Amino acid sequence: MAQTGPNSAQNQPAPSTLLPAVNGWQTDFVESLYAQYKADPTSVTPEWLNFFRGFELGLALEATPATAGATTQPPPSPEVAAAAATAQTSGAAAAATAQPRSSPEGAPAGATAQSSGAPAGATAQTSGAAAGATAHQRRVDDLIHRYRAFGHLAAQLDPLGTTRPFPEQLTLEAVGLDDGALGQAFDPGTLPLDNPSPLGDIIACLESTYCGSMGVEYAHIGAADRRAWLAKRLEAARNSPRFSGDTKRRILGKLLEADSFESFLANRYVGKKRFGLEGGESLIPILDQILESGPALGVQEFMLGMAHRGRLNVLANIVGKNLQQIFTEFDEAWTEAFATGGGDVKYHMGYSNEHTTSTGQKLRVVLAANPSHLEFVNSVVLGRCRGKQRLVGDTERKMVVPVIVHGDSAFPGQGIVAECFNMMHLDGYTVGGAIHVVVNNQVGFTTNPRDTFCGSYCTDLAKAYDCPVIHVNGDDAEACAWAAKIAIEWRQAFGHDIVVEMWCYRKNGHNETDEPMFTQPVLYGRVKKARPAFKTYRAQLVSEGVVSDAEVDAMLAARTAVMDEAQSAAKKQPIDPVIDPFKNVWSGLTGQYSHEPVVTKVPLDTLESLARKLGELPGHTTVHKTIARILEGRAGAIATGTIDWALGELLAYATLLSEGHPIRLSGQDVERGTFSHRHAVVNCQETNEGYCQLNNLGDAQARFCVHNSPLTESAVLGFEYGYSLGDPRMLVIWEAQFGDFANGAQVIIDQFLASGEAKWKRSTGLAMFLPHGYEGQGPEHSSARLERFLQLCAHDNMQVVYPTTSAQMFHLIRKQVKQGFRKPLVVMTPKSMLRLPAAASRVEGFTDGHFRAVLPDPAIAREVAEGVTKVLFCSGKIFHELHAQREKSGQDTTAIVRLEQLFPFPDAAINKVISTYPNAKRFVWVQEEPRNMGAYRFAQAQLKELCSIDVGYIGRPDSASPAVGSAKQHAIEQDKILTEAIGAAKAGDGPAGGPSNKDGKQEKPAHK
Ligand SMILES: Cc1ncc(C[n+]2csc(CCOP(=O)(O)OP(=O)(O)O)c2C)c(N)n1
Ligand SMILES: [Mg+2]
Repeated sequence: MAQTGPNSAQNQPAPSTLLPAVNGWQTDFVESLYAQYKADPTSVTPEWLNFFRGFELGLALEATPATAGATTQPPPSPEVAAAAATAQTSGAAAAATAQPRSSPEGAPAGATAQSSGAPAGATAQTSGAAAGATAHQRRVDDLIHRYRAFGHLAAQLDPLGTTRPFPEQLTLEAVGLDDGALGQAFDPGTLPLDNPSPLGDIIACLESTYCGSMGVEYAHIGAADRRAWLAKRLEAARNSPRFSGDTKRRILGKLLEADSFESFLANRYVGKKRFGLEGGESLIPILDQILESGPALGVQEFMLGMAHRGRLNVLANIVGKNLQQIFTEFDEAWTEAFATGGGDVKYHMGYSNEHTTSTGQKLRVVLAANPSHLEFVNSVVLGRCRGKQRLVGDTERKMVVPVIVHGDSAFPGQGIVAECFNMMHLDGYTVGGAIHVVVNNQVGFTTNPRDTFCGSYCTDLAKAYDCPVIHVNGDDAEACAWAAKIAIEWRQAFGHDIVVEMWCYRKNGHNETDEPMFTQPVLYGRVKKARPAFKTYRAQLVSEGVVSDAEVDAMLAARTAVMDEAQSAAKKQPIDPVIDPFKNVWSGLTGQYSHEPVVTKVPLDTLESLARKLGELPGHTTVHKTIARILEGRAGAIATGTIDWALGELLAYATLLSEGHPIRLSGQDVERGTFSHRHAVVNCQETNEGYCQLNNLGDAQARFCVHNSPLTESAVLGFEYGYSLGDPRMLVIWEAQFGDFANGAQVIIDQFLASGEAKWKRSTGLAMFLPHGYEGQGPEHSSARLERFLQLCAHDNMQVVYPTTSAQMFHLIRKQVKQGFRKPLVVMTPKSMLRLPAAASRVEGFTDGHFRAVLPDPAIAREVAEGVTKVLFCSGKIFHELHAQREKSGQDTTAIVRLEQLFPFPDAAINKVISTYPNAKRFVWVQEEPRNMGAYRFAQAQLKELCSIDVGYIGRPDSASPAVGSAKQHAIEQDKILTEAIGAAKAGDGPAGGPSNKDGKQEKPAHK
């Protein structure tokens, strides 16, 4: 072992379990490929062939015998080969790996030789001594590169003092050097040292940069300029920036606030859950330094998302939530929302405030409300950011910046973290990068890290997305502050995510009433002895003469007095802990639902001109012949007097846009539409260029933002929910591919959409379009689980609808923006009904009328209504089938009443319709879903409770699965329902079991 310096192996305690090396898999891969190449050079791809040839050329040069002191050259270390290969495999990175020595990147010797392309003959001409010096220099270059790539493995990250074995990659032996070289002078490349400098100084510089309280992973990043940026940023200051006295006092002040806040709560609210930050207090200076750096880098607003741990501390000391409000919550002295089953625990609440930096600059800081469900808020924060960015015209995405705080267990465990990383640079979802701070307190509830993630670090996932990862020791407050500064600078420079992982510990149990000694006795033995970061930093600054003990005591006393006063004030005068959400962009809107009709009709000439525009294409576009027909149909539709579903939907958008309401439609394949009905974007058959008629309606129109989404339900729905919070005047719609897939986003539905308003007073007008309907497509393509949404309904929290005509859909979409309140809108949307003539509406339905929650039977004229003895209630597509069956059966004593809206339950409208059938004796709910699904149970209870109507049931029997797999069996079941509800069709009337078109043929959803 020939390494000196603070991290040398001699100084290490007995090694603990060796963690798998970073990039271990790549090493194996490269090694196996190298073996393959040795056995048969033609068996690897030309790129790899060149790479290994170059590598061997480099090795041959290294092995020049004139090298004084060199014994045998060690074989290429797998890590070096892997690091070089990683860069080699991405085009831009290949060049980066093969940097010349003067590059801040350094480069493995082999790769350098390869890149120089120097012919062997040229080398042979150099003198033996020069070749020896060159070879030595290459080894030093290699060592510099290794520190940049693997130095983090030797960093001192754990405040509890756990050390990791000194990485073999950083020993002198590994690069073919020994102690004899330490005194020799070498070119240090771009390191901030004299040229030449003794190797000992070069190593000391590298160790202080890469192996101190901060370890940085960035060798995996593909882009050379980004790696160079980081190398420069880290090395110029040796990763130990000289903070001014003011900054040091600021950092200390923030630590003091963090520390004293938890102590105050611990003393005044003994045993109350607060998920304290003790052990991780440096989170506060980290966030504060991000805020401090923001204005100079163009930031106007930070959007924060975080879970339970330290949240109250962040609310108090970063977001600036009024302490009186926080203590009111601790005293549970404000109960307004509890009466309606609302409110949330204090460590889930959001807040927003104006923040003033130490230099007097103003920023907006928002902390999103958060359910207990870890990490789901991330997508919400991103969407909200995007909404805000659009509102403030932040086209470069530098003014509104997301900061997301994670736990060490949740980050690698919850899949939505990866889903959000994946959206980083997607056109419809990018926010220009997020800053992630992982509070690694080395435990998750009672679970140890080894049971939580399987890589080297809990943050390994981020490397797959080319993010730098800064690991920092939470006990070194200045290193934490430095990490924060680098993070915000990186984000503003590259618009790319970055992760700061702060190693710390959790002073108490998972919460204040938990006993950690049950499960982590050894760890907690060490935790008990740990000295708080505040005390450590205080001592440091006192010894540096930056502050005196007396000054710190005075700061502490002043802070305690502030908290004391706030607590007394809260006891005397509790204040509403939640700020009024209907301010700023939300002003003028409410959260109060109303059944009042909303004016959504549109004049005929407007419809005509917009329909024409929807049929237009620029002259140079070569259009597919089917699309050409569709466009023709759009242009001439109004003249036919009928508007089908697709055009009804497009006209709803077009009218809103031309009235100045922006719209965002996102979901899988929404541009074309899963069922090929929408064609909101038409692609040129030659260039593939897309044309969106909805964005070419006229100069004054608002924008139609339509985005085919990545294949996730959770992150995208969360994103759209967040977007709807950020911009309540934009109509935001998420469409599921099939409604069946929406339950992939169940957490977002349950925790945010359905209950967010009750818990956090946050309204949303997000619309969800969920294709639903029984059409013989099997159990996974039939049901949007209507019953689930209905089960979530209470206190007018959302609108659940199942419209049956194009005019109803038109009014519904327009109403969602035009109405003065914001409530989620859950729509069961059609598949076969898209093309069903009976679902198309007359033009008058658009130029007149409004959305109607209940539709009376259109076939029962007023004068025969008295003859009705049986009323069928239903919702959605089955209406058209029942109606067709009745036509075929020829009977007229049964009325079919449609509940187009299921919630808020339209009891008054139902009573009104029913009063027109005075002789009705039998009431039946008819549905195509199984009895334990669909709207039956909900509707039955509501009809009984609110309308005093007892309904019978006709539909599929209880079932564990939503639908059968066989289309034939489906048709038999469907026919049975119709026969039972209406009576048998007269002979020769064709098949039942699905809506029929004009020719009596059964409609098929055009799902491609
Ligand atoms: C989705 C989800 N599953 C389970 C839980 C229960 N839970 C709450 S905190 C926690 C541990 C979190 O550990 P970590 O991410 O390390 O954060 P820490 O509490 O240590 O700060 C668990 C499992 C939860 N809140 N959310
Ligand atoms: Mg943890």
